[in-house]
Amino acid sequence: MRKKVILYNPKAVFFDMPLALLAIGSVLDFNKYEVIIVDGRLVDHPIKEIKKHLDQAICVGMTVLTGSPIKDALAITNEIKNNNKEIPIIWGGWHTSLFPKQTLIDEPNVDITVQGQGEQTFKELVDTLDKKGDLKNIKGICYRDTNNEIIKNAPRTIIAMDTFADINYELIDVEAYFEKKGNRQLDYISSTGCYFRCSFCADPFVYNRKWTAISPEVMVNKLENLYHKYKFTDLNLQDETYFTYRDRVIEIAELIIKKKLKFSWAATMRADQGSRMSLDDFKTCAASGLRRLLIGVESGSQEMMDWLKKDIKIEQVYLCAERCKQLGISVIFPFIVGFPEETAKSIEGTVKVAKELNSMHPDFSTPIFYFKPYPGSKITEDVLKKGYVLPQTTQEWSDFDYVGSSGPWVSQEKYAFFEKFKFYLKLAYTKQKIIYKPIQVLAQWRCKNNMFKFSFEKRLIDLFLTKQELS
Ligand code: B12
Ligand code: SF4
Repeated sequence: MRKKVILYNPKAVFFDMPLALLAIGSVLDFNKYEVIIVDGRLVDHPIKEIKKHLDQAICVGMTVLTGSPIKDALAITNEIKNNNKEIPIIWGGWHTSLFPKQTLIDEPNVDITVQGQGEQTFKELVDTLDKKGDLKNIKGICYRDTNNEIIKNAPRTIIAMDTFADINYELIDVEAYFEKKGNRQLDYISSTGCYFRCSFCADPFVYNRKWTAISPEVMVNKLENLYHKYKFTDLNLQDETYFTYRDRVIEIAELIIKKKLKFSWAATMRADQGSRMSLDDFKTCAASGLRRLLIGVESGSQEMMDWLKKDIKIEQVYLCAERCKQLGISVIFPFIVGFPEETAKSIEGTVKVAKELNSMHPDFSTPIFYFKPYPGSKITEDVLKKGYVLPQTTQEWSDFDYVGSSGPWVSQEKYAFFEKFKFYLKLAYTKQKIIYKPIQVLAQWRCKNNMFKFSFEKRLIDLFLTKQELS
């Protein structure tokens, strides 16, 4: 009988497929191990599911993002240990990449943390735990040794994705995710890491500005099999920067067209990458099904963009926007306000650019987030040096992201302004039902004139509509 490896995805909003668990579960030897994925978002009592398999399990692995997922991961970890003290519990993902030791210091029931890319590390870990071997030679982990001392092993450098086994979607109930999403949308990851250095992002810290990707032919062959097997109609590429190499993206698009795979797809693009692509390149992507891009703008002020080390020019954002407008590709342009010491001029720039982009096309949107000093970024390091205090324990980190918060550097007045601005922008420029047309005209007038006082329409709509959003 095969031994079991249990993997847990903590509760979260939205129903993206648990790609991290699929990635680490797919590389294990299936003749030796049976992988059980339990997703806290899909089952009412995940601990009951986990307990069914605990007796035959070698270990339990969990993927942990900073913020509320820690709470659920902790609750499940503690319940497992109450049931079975001996079973090793491994936490991996972004939070433990940033806090390898602190997680173990604070949480005695977590035995091992994993840093960075997890496939090879997890494979070695499971084999070693199975043989009750020594963990000292496994790169990219932190653990407690027999003397209860916390040891951090050497880091693991990023490994080429082409060397990993195919992602085995049979480990999850794909139809259940389609149903929850209300769409036959397959989540997929085709690259890991990022070459860039944005000072608000943790990627440069976790992946050391390295990047690896599945090569075009291999990727499209895999997609072809998945397409026929799951009949998905939309592909959600979760890569940090899918458009890193123009030639790779175009080859993939051409292969999708050649193989007549009829699905739409969405991905993240940097504006500098998009501006280096020709209009024909955009057309090829659109012909292969590109329906939506996410292009991070962050700020409407070039000065602020430079301070953020985005390495992008605002004109590049407009160039991409023009091309997408021409080809009917929808775009999400996220902005962030409330950086430490952000000037009024920078905020004015953001308001202006967000309005302009939004008014270009009904399928363009400009969500505005409030900056929070997520760990692992250059800005966070800098504010810490100036005396800013971050959560000190794993428990405190679990309270870090709460919906509706304005972050530490946005005054109540600015917060109130942006909440109204965001509301009216959306109402003014996105497609609206006919009954909303009169208030849409009013919203356009408000946006044009920056007049957000006496917002009776907002109060009315807020009263009747609830929304689910991330912080
Ligand atoms: C999908 C996604 C989500 C989903 C999560 C779905 C889920 N499964 O629960 C949703 C929409 C809920 C989400 C929310 C948020 N997200 Co998010 N999200 C992503 C995204 C785009 C893809 C994640 C993914 O599937 N990657 C693919 C897998 C294969 O990669 P991976 O997760 O890194 O896993 C690898 C390793 O980390 C490791 N590993 C991971 N888990 C484990 C577990 C074990 C046991 C082992 C051994 C190894 C291991 O091995 C894997 C394979 O190499 C990433 C960006 C990215 N490309 O990773 C951001 C990202 C993870 N999100 C991020 C952020 C900031 C957020 C939000 C705060 C956004 C917001 N503005 O509110 C919220 C926070 C929500 C919360 N705290 O509840 C940050 C991470 C911050 C952090 N410190 O945790 C990222 C990295 C984006 C970024 N560059 O800033 N997100
Ligand atoms: S924000 Fe995007 S482009 Fe910038 S470092 Fe992070 S992942 Fe890379």
